[in-house]
Amino acid sequence: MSFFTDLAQEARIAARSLLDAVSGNGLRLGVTGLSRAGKTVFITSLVHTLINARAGQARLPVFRVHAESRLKRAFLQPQPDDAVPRFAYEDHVKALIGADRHWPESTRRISELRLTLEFEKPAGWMGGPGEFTIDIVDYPGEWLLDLALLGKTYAEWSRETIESSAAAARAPLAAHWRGHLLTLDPAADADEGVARASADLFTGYLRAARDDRYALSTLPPGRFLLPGDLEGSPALTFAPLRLNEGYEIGHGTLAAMMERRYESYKEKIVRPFFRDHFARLDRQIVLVDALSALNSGPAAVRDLETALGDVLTAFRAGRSSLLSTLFRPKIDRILFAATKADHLHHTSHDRLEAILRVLVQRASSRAEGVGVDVDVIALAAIRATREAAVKHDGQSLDAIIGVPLKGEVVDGQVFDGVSEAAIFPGELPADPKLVFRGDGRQIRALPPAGRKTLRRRARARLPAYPHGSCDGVSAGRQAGLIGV
Ligand SMILES: Nc1nc2c(ncn2[C@@H]2O[C@H](COP(=O)(O)OP(=O)(O)OP(=O)(O)O)[C@@H](O)[C@H]2O)c(=O)[nH]1
Ligand SMILES: [Mg+2]
Repeated sequence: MSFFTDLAQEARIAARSLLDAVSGNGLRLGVTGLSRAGKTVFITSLVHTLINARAGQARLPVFRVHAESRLKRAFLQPQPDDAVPRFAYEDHVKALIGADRHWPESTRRISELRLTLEFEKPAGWMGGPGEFTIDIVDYPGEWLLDLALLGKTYAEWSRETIESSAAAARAPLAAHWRGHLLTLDPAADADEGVARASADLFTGYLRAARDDRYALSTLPPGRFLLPGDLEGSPALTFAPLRLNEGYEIGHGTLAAMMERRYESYKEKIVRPFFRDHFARLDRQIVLVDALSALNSGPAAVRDLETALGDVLTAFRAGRSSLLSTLFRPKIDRILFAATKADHLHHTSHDRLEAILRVLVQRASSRAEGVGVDVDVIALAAIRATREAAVKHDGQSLDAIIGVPLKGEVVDGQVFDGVSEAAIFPGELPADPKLVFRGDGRQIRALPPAGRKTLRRRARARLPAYPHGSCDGVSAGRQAGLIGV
């Protein structure tokens, strides 16, 4: 089976809840997720699936226009926004299927792409062909977390950030920056060098928290980890200071300098994003790398729950709050998707989905009154593994087989990027709430070497070569795509 076919067949997109009941001739679909969640691979796979969907081939059986043989063709068209970079679809497909097959490069900016579907309207409708456009907007989930800053003063944000950095999971990572913080006097004269040093150490802490080993979720400001063109600009050169409640910030001081930059960050970066991009989305899919968090243990899982709550807050905002004068999100449906489900045996997909459901439920009870329909699914946009039963000590175990990336080391064995390895991904707990408890052993009961291999591969640049058999690895469940 060719990789193309595989790519198409493995894209199980649970978008019935997301895309159904769309009126008009088009929609703007936002795809987001924290860094490395799988956005680029997902969008590439989705678009590839649609472009290559042909009537009569049962690739997306619940894709209504397709199942009814009404889809004539799907093709890319110039996007509507001239100032937003185009999603590099062709480059990503080339990366995934080219001779030197590798995972796409990490992306750091917003991008978009327009897909047009031509289809025959159902019998009984005012006849003739119909056309439907989907604008897919890819943007970093970190940017959503910035929304909370709009309602906070510099002093409030400083206090909260310093407080959260003292939590057990974060304190060791923040130690260097916190040590430096103790040396700073907010009333000292403004000094560019001090501001820069402080911002560097603070960014280092945020970056460490995102490291594979801890997989803690990002804290705002989101652009500190994804600065893009703004790297080094004053709007990104600030950090929290120790300011007690009621502290009066004096003119010309370090605190005044930091405060001004914090306010510029809000005005010049955060507000325009929500106004110009976020508010225009009709539907939203949030990709979540839940497996990385599960792998790291309960602290990372709780952290992910907090981040999901903050993400949900962004969707709630604007409905009733003072932010509604700034932007009013149109989004009324969000799909949360746990990605990379091919790292698990398919028998665990339902459990992964159940875990994500609990995470999202807990998060939405924090972000009270979200007012949007939320659904969850586990999916693999691309399957880089296949399943097999492997005999071990006379027992038959469910394994997944893949090609670890070149340079991966497991139990002293260095992989060459060509040889296959069988991995026992183990089982996720039947009770999803267990992931919040204990020290993570329930999850770590998975043979650690195997889990590590997969997780590392997921972070690295080269894919394991995909395999052709498609006996249900991929999404935990299959659902509809587009109800046109
Ligand atoms: N096995 C498997 N790995 C995946 C899948 N999707 C993504 N990955 C892995 O996750 C990594 C990140 O995927 P991307 O699509 O680049 O993630 P992203 O969210 O666009 O990441 P940034 O652009 O860095 O924010 C990839 O390099 C792969 O290693 C999938 O469906 N299956
Ligand atoms: Mg990307």
